[in-house]
Amino acid sequence: GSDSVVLERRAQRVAPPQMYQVVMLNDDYTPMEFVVVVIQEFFNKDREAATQIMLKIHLDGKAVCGVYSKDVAATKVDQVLDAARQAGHPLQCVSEPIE
Ligand code: TYC
Repeated sequence: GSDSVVLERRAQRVAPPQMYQVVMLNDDYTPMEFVVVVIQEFFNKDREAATQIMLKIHLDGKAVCGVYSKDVAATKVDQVLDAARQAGHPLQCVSEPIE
């Protein structure tokens, strides 16, 4: 009947993609201003939001900068690490699956 059609449709539905949070880590050397600019540039935050995230990292040791598909999260991590290395700062960030 119509119930079995509904169940079959449900069974065919694909699982939602696993999402990844990009977490930035505190260190003692990277300038606050550099972190704010990086968060604005790569995580599409305005200056106020980027400053709040930077301060949370500074105070708590880490904070989530954004949540993305696996590929996009990996690209964000690469972009941050490249920018930090080019500027000579030890800034670290990682991506991790959520839920
Ligand atoms: N703790 C750094 C300082 O005092 C600032 C900082 C913030 C560094 C966030 C990294 O992800 C970071 N200059």
